[in-house]
Amino acid sequence: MRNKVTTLDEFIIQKQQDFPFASGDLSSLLRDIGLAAKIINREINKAGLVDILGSTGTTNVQDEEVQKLDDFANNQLIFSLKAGGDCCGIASEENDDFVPCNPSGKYIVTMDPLDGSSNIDVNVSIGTIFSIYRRISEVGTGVETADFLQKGKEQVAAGYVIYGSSTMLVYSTGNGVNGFTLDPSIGEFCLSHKDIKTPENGKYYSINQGYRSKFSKGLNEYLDYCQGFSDEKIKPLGLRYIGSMVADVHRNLIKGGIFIYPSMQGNPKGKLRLVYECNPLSYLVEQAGGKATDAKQRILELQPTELHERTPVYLGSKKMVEKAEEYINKKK
Ligand code: AHM
Ligand code: MG
Repeated sequence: MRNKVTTLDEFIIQKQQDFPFASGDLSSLLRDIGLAAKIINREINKAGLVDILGSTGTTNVQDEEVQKLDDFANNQLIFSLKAGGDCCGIASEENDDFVPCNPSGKYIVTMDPLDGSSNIDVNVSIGTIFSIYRRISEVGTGVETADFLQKGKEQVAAGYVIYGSSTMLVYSTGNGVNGFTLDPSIGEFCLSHKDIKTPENGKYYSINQGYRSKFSKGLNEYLDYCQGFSDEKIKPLGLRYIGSMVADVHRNLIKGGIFIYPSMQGNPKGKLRLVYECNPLSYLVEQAGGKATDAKQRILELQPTELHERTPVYLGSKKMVEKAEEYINKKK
């Protein structure tokens, strides 16, 4: 017999009951994102068939225009959030500027609709990342850039969907982190990882070591430490780098580890976006008991000055992030 499962929608409703005076808008926003994720997942599963069914700009067997998957994911999320009516604006990594929605919505959403999209063609995990903030501008008026440039610590919810060997949605509303696995037989996300806590220490590090010649001396010394070459002898750590931030961070969240995308020669702010990628994942990692910094200060304390700005990021198991900071900030 099947065990009683808790679906994402049931879970969101249960949590909503803890706040009897809340309007339920946040809950319905999360459900809108869950719905869009299921539709994106369905399309991703067909990705390998693209050469058979047709590619971007062509039509598929139903005579519908086939979109690139990152455009599809972006459009789907915007459609679902607009239709729900609970958010007043969306900023997406895929759009130059924010998209205004319902002026009477209380929340704004920022998102990377399909992160790691270079991995789509090769059947490797990719993800959707999102953050939700309360708007600062007055409800009923048009949304403003300042609504999207809030510090990460102001997030009221954040999460990601990983499209991997199974599809999972992991989110937090500031009271721990829970993970839901999509059961394709019933088309529902079911609670599978309750109250995720990340280990304080881990055995894995994730960084693109191919760029080592462009890294700082301190970071290179830290990498020597990870590999057991430094004076401070440790059993070498395992290196895992998928090249999809969601997949790398998800792996480390569950198993314990550190993910790094550092500042480097030519790219002093690294590659990853503060608003769309680093803030939501830092919020989740902190909620799970981990740590996230730019090697100097907490990511969630950084003041964004533009929508698409980048930041170096070190996040994961607390003790590992602290050790990395120690090497990077070592006085010469
Ligand atoms: P994208 O938003 O264009 O997909 O790029 C972000 C991705 C991250 O998922 C990943 O951590 C990183 O780029 C990998 O970059 P690199 O190939 O430089 O290591
Ligand atoms: Mg991205």
